[in-house]
Amino acid sequence: MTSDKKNVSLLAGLFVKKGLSDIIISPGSRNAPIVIAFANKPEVNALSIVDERSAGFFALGMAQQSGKAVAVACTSGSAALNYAPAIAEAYYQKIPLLVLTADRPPELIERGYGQIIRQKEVYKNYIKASFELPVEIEDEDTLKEATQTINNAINLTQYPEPGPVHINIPFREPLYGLTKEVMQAEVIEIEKEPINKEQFINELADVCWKYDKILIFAGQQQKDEEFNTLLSNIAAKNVVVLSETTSNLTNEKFMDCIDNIISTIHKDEASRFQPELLVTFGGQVVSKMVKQFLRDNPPGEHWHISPSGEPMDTYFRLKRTLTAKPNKVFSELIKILPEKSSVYFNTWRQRKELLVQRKNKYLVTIPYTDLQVFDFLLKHLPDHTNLHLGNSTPVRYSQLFGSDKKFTYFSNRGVSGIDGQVSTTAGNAYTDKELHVLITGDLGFLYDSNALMNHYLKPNLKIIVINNAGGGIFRFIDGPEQSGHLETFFEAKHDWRAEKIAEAFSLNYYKAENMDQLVASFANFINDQKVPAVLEIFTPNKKNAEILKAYFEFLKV
Ligand SMILES: Cc1ncc(C[n+]2csc(CCOP(=O)(O)OP(=O)(O)O)c2C)c(N)n1
Repeated sequence: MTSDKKNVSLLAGLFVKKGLSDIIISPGSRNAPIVIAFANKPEVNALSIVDERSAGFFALGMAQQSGKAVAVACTSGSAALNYAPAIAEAYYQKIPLLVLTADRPPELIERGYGQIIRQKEVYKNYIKASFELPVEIEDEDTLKEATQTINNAINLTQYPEPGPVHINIPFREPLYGLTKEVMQAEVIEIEKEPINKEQFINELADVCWKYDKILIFAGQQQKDEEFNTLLSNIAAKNVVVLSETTSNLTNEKFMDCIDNIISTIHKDEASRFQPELLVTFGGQVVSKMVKQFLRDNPPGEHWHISPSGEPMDTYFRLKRTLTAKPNKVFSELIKILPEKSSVYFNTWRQRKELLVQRKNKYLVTIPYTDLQVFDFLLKHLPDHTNLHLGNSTPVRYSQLFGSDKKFTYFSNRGVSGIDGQVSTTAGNAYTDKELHVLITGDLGFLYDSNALMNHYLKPNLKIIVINNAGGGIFRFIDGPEQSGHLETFFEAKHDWRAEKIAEAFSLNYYKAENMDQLVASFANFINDQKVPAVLEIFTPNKKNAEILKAYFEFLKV
């Protein structure tokens, strides 16, 4: 049996035919036809998560693992608005989501009926596309139109780059009707436009011949071993490759601890590091320092590679955007790229090597603080850990240690919210068998503690809360302290603890208040195979900032 609403029955049929299977439904009555149409299908894996904000991020995490669009479905009204943070993150991080919102029929909108907001195009500023299905499908034309709409919507979740797509679905009452009649619909694939590879490669090859100081800068992207090898071969030709942990690239030739390097480049020597040609690709960049450096010392030319052709003029020097996949561009380029003079490459490499030594020297001198805790955690987390990094200091601390191939790095850096990293990690862990460890600040954990309010948390989910009694980032950046409002309005200082939250949702709980306790608790926490677990590490907020500031001073050459 399925819903007697033809619009949703058609949608559920095409969803399966197009190879999708996962949907997270949040409870409500207006979306009853969605529940019936999807949950009755044996091919569909339907989950129930009450909090739509958390459901959106959980779905995002599932899609990160599977690469396939995950659907979320909710009732009408403010429920739909609670998807907004996850949709924005998915949009900027390029993760495929299919957002289904149930609605009242058009004749009842703005007439005083309950649980209504204007839902058509409600996410329009941060979604790839928005559609609405017809309320009734009574003739061939409407069927054709709805079939096309659904096909377009699902295709757009993947093409030309992945991202979120919205379908608003109006329903007339009664909502719970059933039928045996299954809607049959045609699958329409997207027509991909051919890309003239030869032409763009030749153009980029020309500029690569012209310049010696070439800097390739990778933004956030998922791990891809083949691509890693390709870029390693490019770096072997004395091209400087800058990467962050969230770029998921590892090779000793990559400059993978950008902030360490950039923080030590003195004005007088900046031109030695300044590129003639900058080539970028991937998503967001974490380092503020490098953005400032490249604006102060801009490249002669900046080329950006993007499968959708979206320009990203971060450094106000963008000359060309290549509409292509980065692996296509670099696999052609490697064939014709000449080896570059080693002077520029060695300038970067020598600085990196020096700073790695200085970092290690500093780390052995410091007391128990966030920096020491990160050093310990990154050393002791096991091989093949999927490491999820919260905003804001966890993802920033990780950059100081460079990229380790034992990790696959994740972070909600699309829009850098603190509102969904726990749910995102839980969604990843649900979809995967490997270990998923989140390192989050206390505010990020408390904000998204509804992530624990579902039945899909698996023992491979481990959450490390660095509890420094508030937003530690605000003690480090310039401004909050001088404002006179640091504790109340920036740090949001508190003495809340994660213990009872873990207990409320039946997670095992471990804690540490100093290094000895951390060593003991960490072993128990990471080896706990029975249920998901939380390790709360208490650190001293003032000292944390002092030690990190002193770190950058110590690095200075
Ligand atoms: C939804 C949202 N609200 C506010 C912010 C601004 N913000 C960035 S970091 C931060 C503090 C986070 O504190 P915590 O999770 O304890 O991490 P820490 O700063 O200590 O690393 C805040 C409020 C944000 N990024 N996202």
